[in-house]
Amino acid sequence: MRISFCCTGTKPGPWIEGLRAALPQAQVEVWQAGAPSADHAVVWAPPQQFFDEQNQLRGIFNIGAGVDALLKLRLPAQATVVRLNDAGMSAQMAEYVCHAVIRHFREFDAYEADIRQRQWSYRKPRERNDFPVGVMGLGVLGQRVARCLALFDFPVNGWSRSAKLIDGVRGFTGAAAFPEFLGASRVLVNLLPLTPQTQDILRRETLSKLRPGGYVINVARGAHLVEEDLLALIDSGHLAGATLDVFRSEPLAVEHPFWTHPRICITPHTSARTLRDESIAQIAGKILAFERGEPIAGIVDPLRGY
Ligand code: NDP
Ligand code: OXD
Repeated sequence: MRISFCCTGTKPGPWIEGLRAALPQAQVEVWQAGAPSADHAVVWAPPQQFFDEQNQLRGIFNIGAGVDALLKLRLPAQATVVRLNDAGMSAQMAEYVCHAVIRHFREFDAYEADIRQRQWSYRKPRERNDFPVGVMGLGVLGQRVARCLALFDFPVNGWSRSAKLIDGVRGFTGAAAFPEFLGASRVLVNLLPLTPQTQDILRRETLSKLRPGGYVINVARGAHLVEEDLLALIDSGHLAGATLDVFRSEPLAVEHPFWTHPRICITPHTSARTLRDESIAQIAGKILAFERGEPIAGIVDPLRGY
């Protein structure tokens, strides 16, 4: 079995070593133009040339959860596309989102500003029930995030395409329930995949439906958010602020207003990183199961877009 590795922006050495150790029966190589056809590919942001040449692939294993960029390429029609599911990302995402929600709810920004002024001042405790959190997307990451938020006793709403029953989470299903979900939420967490249906979903019309003093946490993809609309709603006072990990254009341009906006907290697309060892173990396990004809988790439906 031949496996071709083509991951832009990733140091290949440790991946190749890890994949060879996990799959000693396989020939694992870093892709080079003109290389012989492989059976499986391990990819992140590969060039179109990779798939034009590697057109006999049976499996394409993405070393991330999101496949929006991959699905924009012309892929070999017979290949099964498989994404990472969890592989250590859900715990990181839950940490990141709970931190952002609690930081906002407990007014840590304001306390930090006071401390810098050597001011010992208390703020009135806020009522948790006034901060219902809405989680958009109840997949691998969204479910973990929603459950963790519920452990802190926040009222939690969840929105997904198909109905979900999650302890401590009020479920909203499908496009028809979206306005009601927004109206019931004050803090909004986006964990949707980027698809034609979800692009620009965080825009004036939808964000205006959040309860007054709304707060936006976008950890999915930059193209979900219409940035000018967010800025306008924060500046008008309808939204209290945002924590953003992903942007329409990455890295964020040096002149972008998000860098210095006092109510926007940004991080450089780091909320849930691909962990190499966990990912290698998951991909190797899936390749073996796939070869045995067994079902595997994380198969992407190209028509659905995730
Ligand atoms: P999943 O595919 O497991 O979950 C996606 C969820 O979104 C599902 O609940 C799905 O509904 C729901 N959904 C999809 N389309 C719609 C729609 N049109 N309306 C309502 N709900 C919809 O993905 P993951 O949880 O693994 O990952 C989510 C996204 O997080 C990734 O696609 C990626 O973009 C982003 N991500 C960001 C990272 C970062 O570092 N910032 C790291 C990792 C991922 P249903 O359950 O009914 O199918
Ligand atoms: C992913 C990401 O999709 O890191 O895994 O954004």
